Amino acid sequence: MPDIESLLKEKRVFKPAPEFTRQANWNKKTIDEYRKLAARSPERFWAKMAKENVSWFSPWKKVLDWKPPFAKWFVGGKLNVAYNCLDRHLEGEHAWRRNKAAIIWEGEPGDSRVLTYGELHREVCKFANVLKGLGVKKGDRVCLYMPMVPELAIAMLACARIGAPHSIVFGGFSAEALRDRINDAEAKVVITADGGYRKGAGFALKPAVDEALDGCACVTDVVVVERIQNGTPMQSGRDHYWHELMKDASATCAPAKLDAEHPLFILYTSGTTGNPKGILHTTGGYLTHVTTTFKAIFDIKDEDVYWCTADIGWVTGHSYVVYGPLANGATTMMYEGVPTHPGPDRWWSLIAKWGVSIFYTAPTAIRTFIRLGDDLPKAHDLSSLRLLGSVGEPINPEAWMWYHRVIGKKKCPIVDTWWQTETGGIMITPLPGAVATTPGSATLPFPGIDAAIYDEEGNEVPPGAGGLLVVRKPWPGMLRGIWGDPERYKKTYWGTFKNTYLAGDGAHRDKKGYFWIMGRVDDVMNVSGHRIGTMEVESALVSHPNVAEAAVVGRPDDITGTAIVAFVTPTGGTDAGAALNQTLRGHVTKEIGAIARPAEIRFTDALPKTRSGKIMRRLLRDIASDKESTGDTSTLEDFSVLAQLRESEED
Ligand code: 7RM
Repeated sequence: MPDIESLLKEKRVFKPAPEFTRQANWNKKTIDEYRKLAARSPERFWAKMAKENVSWFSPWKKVLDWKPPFAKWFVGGKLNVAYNCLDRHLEGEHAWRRNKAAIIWEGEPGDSRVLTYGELHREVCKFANVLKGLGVKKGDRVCLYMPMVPELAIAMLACARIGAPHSIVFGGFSAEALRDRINDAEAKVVITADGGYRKGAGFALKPAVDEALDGCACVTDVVVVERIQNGTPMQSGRDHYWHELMKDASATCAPAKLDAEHPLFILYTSGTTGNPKGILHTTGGYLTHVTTTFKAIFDIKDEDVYWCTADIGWVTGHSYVVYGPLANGATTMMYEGVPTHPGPDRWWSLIAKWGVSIFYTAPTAIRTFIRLGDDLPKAHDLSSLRLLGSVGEPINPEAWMWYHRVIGKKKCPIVDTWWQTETGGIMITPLPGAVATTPGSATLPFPGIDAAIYDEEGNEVPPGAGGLLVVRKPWPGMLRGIWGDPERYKKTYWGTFKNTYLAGDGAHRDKKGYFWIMGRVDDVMNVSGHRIGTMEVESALVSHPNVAEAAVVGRPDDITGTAIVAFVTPTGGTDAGAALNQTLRGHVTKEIGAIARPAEIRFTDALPKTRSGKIMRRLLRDIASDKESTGDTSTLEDFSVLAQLRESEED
C-alpha cells in the first residue's frame, strides 16, 4: 500500500477550539471518565449509555450475553424504536418538541415539506395501522424501494412501531437486484413510489417493482406513494396508493413492546461472493449505539439543523438520517435529488436556505466540488455551519483541507467517521470537543469500542505498521448475523481470528494511537462510498450470452475513489467492439444498477491465471491502473496473456 507512506507524512494537527469544547455535549472531562469506565468494563459503559439515551418499557436483566460469535445485548429489556424517535419527544420535559421540525425535506424541483414531531408521530401511527390492515404482523418483513421522500422515513418508523423488520433497497438498484432481495428476505409487502425526481426530470420506479414481482411469490401487497404523477399502471387487488390507504387510517397506534433483540431491519450489502449479504440489526443495542454516537460525535443541540446527504437506502441514511437524529429529538434534513440540479451549487444553496449547522457527507462529493471550484460555495452564506463530518471512504488530506477551509471557514471541527453496514454505528471517530484531528485519520475508537490492527497471524502490529482492522470485543450496534446464513456470518467476520471481528479493511496506527484506514483488503470495491463486490459485477457480466469469462477489479479514481474496470473474454465468434461494450454496460445496469456499471471494459482472449486456475487479480489491478507489475508472477500459467492485456486498453 504505497499510500501509507504519503499519509504518514501528514503532520498537521487541528486542536478543538476552546469555544467549541466549552459548549460540547461531551467535554474533555466527560470523555476521560467514559474512556476510563469503558476501558474497565465496556458493558458498564454501554449500560450507562442505554439508560441515559434510550427509553425502555422494561429494564434488561443482563447487559450482554456473548456466545461468540453471537451476541445479545440488554437481554430481557423491552422497548420500541419509534417510541424513542417520536412519542418521547411529545411527553414530559421535551413535550415542546411537538412543534419542532423533525424532518425538513426538500424535493429536487424545489418543493418542500417540514414535518414537526407531532405531525411525524401522527403519520407514522397512521401508516402503522395501514400496514396492520394489510396483514403485516410482528416479525413480517417489509421491503422499502423508494426515492428520498418523507414517506420513506414514515414507513421505516411505522415498521419499527409494529415490529415488522424493514429491508430497504436503494432506489438505484435494478429490478433483478430488487427481486433477489425481496425473495431472500421473503418480504410480504413492498412500499414504493411511482417515481422520483433526479437531474431535473421524473424517473419511474414502480415498473421495476412490477418486473421484480414477476418472480416473487411472497409479496401480497404493494403500496405506492404518488410523487411524480405519471399514471403508473396499478395491479388491482395488489397495488394501493399510499394516500388512499392513509385517508381513513386511525392516528392511534400503541408502540409494540419489543424485545431488545427483536429484528429492526435487514440491509443488503456487498461481499466477496456474487450474493449480497442481508445484514441483520436488532432493536436495543442498535438504538443505544446510534443514539449515543449521534449525540456525542455530532454534538447535537435542539437549535441545530442537521443534514446528512446520504440516501436512506444505505446504512448511513438508516443510522444518521433517521434513527440517530430522531432518537435525539433533532431536526434532520432530507434532500431528494442530485447535488448539481438546477445548478452545481444546489447543496450550498440548501445549507444557506435552511440554516444547516451540522453537515455530514462523503469524500467523493467533496472531491467533485473541489473540481467545480471555490466560487460556488463562496457565493452562498455558509455561516450557519458549525460542525462537518465525513464518511464512506478514506478522505485524502487535500479534500480534508478544502472541506476545512472552503466549507468550514477554518472554524468547524471535522469528524472523519469510520464504520460499516455491519457495525450499525460509528466506531472510530474524533470527538469534536476533545480529540485533535489530523487530515486523513479517523483518529480514535469511540469509548467502548475495542479496535486494533492485526498482522495475518493475529498479533497486534507495532505503531506505523500496516495490518487488518479488527474489533476484539462485541459492541451494541454490531450485526447479529446474515439473514438466513449463520455459517457465512461465522466464516466472513469471525473465521479469521478467534472471537475477533474482521472488518475487511486495511489500516495502520501512528505513534499517537490514531487509526488510518486504507480501504478494503478483500474483493469489495468502494465506488463513491458504495460497496460493490467484484464478484457481483462478474456474475452480471457472465450472465450475458456473449461473455465467456470476466474479471472485475477496481482502479484508483480521483473523484469516485475507485472506478470499476472489467476484463471480458467474449464467447467465440462474438465481435468485441464498441457495440458489445455498450451492451455489456447496459446489461450490468439492468442486473444490478447504474452504480455497478463498469467505467471501462477491456476485451481479451484470455485472463491471467495461476496453474490451479485462479484469476490473478493483483496483476489485473496493476494493468487497470497502468502500473508496472512488480509482484511475483512465477505462478502465472501463460505469460503472453499479460502482454496482450496491456495492449487491450481502450482508445
Ligand atoms: C458507513 C459505510 C463500509 C466501508 C468500510 C471502509 C469504508 C467507511 C470510512 C471508510 C475510511 C472512513 N458503510 N469507510 N467510512 N474508510 N474512512 N471514515 O460507508 O458498509 O457502506 O461501507 O466503507 O472500507 O469497510 S458501508
